[in-house]
Amino acid sequence: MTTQFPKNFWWGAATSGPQSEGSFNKIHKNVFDYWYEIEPEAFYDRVGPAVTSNFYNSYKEDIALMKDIGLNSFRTSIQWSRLIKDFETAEVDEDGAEFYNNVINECLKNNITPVITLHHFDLPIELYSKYGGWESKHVTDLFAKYAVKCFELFSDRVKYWTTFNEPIVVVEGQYLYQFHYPKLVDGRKAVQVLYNINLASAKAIKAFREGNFNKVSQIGIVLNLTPSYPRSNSERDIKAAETADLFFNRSFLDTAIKGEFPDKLVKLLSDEGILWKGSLEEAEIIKNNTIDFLGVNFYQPRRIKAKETPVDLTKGWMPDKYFDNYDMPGRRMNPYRGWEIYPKALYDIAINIKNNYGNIPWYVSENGMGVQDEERFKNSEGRIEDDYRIDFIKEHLEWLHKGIEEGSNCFGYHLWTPIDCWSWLNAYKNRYGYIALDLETQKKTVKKSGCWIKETSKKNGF
Ligand code: BGP
Repeated sequence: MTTQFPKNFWWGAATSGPQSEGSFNKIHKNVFDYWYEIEPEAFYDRVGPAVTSNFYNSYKEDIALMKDIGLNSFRTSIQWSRLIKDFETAEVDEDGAEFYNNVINECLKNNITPVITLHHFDLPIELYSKYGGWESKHVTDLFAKYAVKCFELFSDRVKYWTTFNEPIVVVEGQYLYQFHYPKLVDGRKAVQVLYNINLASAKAIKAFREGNFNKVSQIGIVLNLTPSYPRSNSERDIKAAETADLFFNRSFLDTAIKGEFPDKLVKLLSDEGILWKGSLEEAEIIKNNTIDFLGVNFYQPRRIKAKETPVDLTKGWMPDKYFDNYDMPGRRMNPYRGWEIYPKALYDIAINIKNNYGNIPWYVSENGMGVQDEERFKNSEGRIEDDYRIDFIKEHLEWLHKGIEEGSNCFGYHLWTPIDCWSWLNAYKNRYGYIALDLETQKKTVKKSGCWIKETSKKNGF
């Protein structure tokens, strides 16, 4: 035995409501349900969110499978568009409440710790059409109301909550780089949304504390941290990387943990004349309602160089004004997803949290490798031999372990995802699970990595 993890380490996996449940019995539509309706061709093979992995109907069998492969924790999200009937009053839909109750109870019955996220990109479309979604402060209040309902209904059993999953992706996808509906390019709105989501998260945390739910549970946020590595040690490259880091990491990380936006970010946006509209009272809410623990999603690093190509600013300000992405020669790629593989980044993240963020308790809430056409790796017994995934996980865990040995306060590792699930635009193109899903039959079969994690979880290491 070489690599042993701390006692009670979380060996788990993560999915989200909209990516696994299917829209069975859902009373409202979220932005992705709506987008698929109006533009199905945008989704890989035209597979939409209606069925996904059928978790709404098969949660019992699915959770049993998770148990079988040794998982002791599982993150999913509640769909606002399933649980809440009336967004203004946060009146609860009975069927929605019953479903999430069942899921939580089933986890506990199987000794799996449920970790519940309140928002995983799935804004109800009604709140977008009425109010402009996260552009609106009113929506931040509605979010807090919805959050309170979740705490009231489930906090007796849910001990770990997270407000948002990857909130910067909402900013990037909806307002800058056009990969989430409504695919706008609007820097000013992007900046306001970034602020409003920070505020929404803090308001939910405030309500959590005021309702004394913190006596029985903890609350955090899940951020996709993409360490920014400069091309070289030149001052210009380093400055460019720092600026990218301000936008894409620190704009949520600093507020979540320290309760404040980085001064440099505020100055830069003020100088550009596009700083968000906020009040002193809101600054107080953000200041006083920081997280108990952090979830870190890590897939790929960000390589940055000083600005070389002029950015198209005809549509207004874009963060890309200050840096270029750098295609580092020889970098190791996952060709299916087009993402760089750089496991050492997990160590860098661990040390950054330890040195610069008060060594707050944290866990890896997502990491994983999406691979296309995995059936070609099936052996004669029908098991997918995904040794590449095992190697990928091991390498990441080795670097994580080094960070833990050096004192970083990491308490778990969740793979994206337990069972192959649907994805934003890519639908079922890339498979990530420990467990394979046959889309035609909905049959679920443990992959070799699922057998591996079972052993690893049992031994608490490898
Ligand atoms: C993260 C999201 C997940 C998931 C994962 C894999 O950013 O939190 O929802 O989808 O990435 O990415 P993709 O599905 O785009 O390949």
